[in-house]
Amino acid sequence: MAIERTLSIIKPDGLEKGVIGKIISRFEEKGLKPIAIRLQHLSQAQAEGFYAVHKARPFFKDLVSFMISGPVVLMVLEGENAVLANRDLMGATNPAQAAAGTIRKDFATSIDKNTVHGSDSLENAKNEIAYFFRETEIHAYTHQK
Ligand code: YYY
Ligand code: MG
Repeated sequence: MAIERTLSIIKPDGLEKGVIGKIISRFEEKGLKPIAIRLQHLSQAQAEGFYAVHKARPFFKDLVSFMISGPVVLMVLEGENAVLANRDLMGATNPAQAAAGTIRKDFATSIDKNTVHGSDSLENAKNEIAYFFRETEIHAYTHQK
């Protein structure tokens, strides 16, 4: 196993539901340390650029509208196997299909308002982190044993 970094976003519905703290607690409890955090209201161009890979998909327009409907929490998480560990904590894209105890099962209401984003590969994680954070905003530290 290797120490990795991944990008996590708490989407606008997560902020509206008041579960920022609960979500971050789940990360910390699993050894995923937030080493950069910023609250931001994305512009349309920022959201379109971030989700550019989905540009041709039928849900793209609604996805961008949702992502700019309110502020989000942008985070870099660091830990063992962080990319996969975060995806496991998140659960399936469609909350109806997400496993019990996952963030999406517990907090999300629908596939289009599914509370969290997480990078899906190490390569995408690197690009997504660089999309939102400068190196000077990222601060590594260790948890007490
Ligand atoms: O990585 P993940 O967020 O689990 O799913 P993606 O397939 O990358 O889709 C990104 C985003 O798009 C998803 O979190 C919600 C939205 N979406 C949608 O609204 N409807 C779909 N049928 C598929 C995805
Ligand atoms: Mg994805």
